[in-house]
Amino acid sequence: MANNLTIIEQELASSTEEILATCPKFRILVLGKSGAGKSSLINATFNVNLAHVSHEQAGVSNIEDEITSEQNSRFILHDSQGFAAGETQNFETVKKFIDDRAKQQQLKDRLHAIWFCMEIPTENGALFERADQNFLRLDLQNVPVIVVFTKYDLLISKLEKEATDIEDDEELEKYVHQKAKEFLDETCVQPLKAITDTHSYVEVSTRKDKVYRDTLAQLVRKTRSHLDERIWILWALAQRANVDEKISACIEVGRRKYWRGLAASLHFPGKSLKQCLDRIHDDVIDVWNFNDPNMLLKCQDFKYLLANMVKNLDDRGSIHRRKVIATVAGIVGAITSAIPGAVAIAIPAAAGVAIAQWLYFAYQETPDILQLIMGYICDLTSVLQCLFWIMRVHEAEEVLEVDPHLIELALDAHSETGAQEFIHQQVRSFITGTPTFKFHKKDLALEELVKIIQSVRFKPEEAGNSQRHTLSMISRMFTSSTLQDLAS
Ligand SMILES: Nc1nc2c(ncn2[C@@H]2O[C@H](COP(=O)(O)OP(=O)(O)OP(=O)(O)O)[C@@H](O)[C@H]2O)c(=O)[nH]1
Ligand SMILES: [Mg+2]
Repeated sequence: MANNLTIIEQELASSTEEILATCPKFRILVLGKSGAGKSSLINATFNVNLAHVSHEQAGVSNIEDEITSEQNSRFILHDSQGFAAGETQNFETVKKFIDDRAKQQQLKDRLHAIWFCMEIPTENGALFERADQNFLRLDLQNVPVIVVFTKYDLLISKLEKEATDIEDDEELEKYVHQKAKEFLDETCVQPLKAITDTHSYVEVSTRKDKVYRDTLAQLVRKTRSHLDERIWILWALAQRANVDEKISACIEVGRRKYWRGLAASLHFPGKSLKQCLDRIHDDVIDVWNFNDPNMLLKCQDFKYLLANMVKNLDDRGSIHRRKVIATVAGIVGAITSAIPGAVAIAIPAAAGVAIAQWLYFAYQETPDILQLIMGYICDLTSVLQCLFWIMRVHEAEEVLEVDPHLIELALDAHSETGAQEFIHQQVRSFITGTPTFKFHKKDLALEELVKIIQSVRFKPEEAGNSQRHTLSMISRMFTSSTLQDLAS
């Protein structure tokens, strides 16, 4: 029995808590000359405002300093001014810092990534100085380096000014972007490739304009592509510029728990649906890592709200109810004594606690419960996605905190954009369209869940598709009500 309890407790532990226990913060070094745009890049990627730690005087930042932010507790920044021409001292300091960190035993003490920032020059000329070249050729002991070409917008506006003869806006945009690409290739990319081929590179702008938002998302994606299994989830969690990474990490967190749970699953005594959903919910919230000092997204009210949202997926009392396997008939009976208004009730289901493990039991045992859980997870993901964009799009100088009004707007957006209806339709047609015996194939529901989540992803950075509508709607909703609220 004691043994059993241990297993249950292990399974009850949150997936993200386990990940964060070994390494709670992503450690990143940002290198680049004074004014290259390092602090701006950090602020935009992690959605913080580190202006107050910025050193007024060039050359005084100490690479050993661990810079952290209360607005996002998932990263540690090391800041270094890069290498001036003919100077060797900082080179040695940086090299020693990286070597020392590489010797650290624990993952949390190691350096996880380096961003090497270079301002895009406006004229042709040598970009990488001797010290830069030496650095880029160093063996950095597996710490990924991403070369970041900064202030891309300045290049674009310069080219726009030069192209006085093009009047058509669309044509101008196309022309300028083509020119920018050629210029970048010639002045930045080719010179880099002549030095080394090992590092990824990306051009970014931290300007809030929609057209540049994707450059930050690219930076996040490229950084992630160099990270191994142990650390990429933490990266996805820490960053606040790429929604795809958030969603992938949510799915991975769920999947990991799912596989782990399978072996022990038969020995679980009953856990309530509520306990299970709580766990799933908190894991998902951890991955999104919103600036939510009051923990509104983890509070019961918000959970009940979501549980209520899937109420129309509750077919348990319906005459169309599917035949359930005999062993769970009793459970379904117990379900009918639900607490009114909330789906997240104590159901003595013989099921586990983690996302997909729950799915496994549920779809093996009762498709009705599976339908609810799938609806809950998809709705939650979609609401958080709306919240992400609402906050992202309208953050001006200050960094917003999650507040009840913002949550409300996200819930509205989720329903008014049709995402909720779509999700519920998809979940329902999956459940009704799948013969009960097929639910025994253990990945089926998980695969479908992922598919539904992916299909409600909207990519505001991709112009010209219907998803754009969603974002502009969110923007409109936000602008009309909240901005005034915030202003007052
Ligand atoms: N147009 C434009 N300006 C930028 C961008 N990124 C940064 N800047 C501006 O460039 C200046 C320097 O940016 P910082 O982020 O402070 O640069 P830094 O590398 O941290 O500089 P130090 O702290 O002195 O080492 C600021 O005035 C920023 O507003 C960008 O993407 N586009
Ligand atoms: Mg700075």
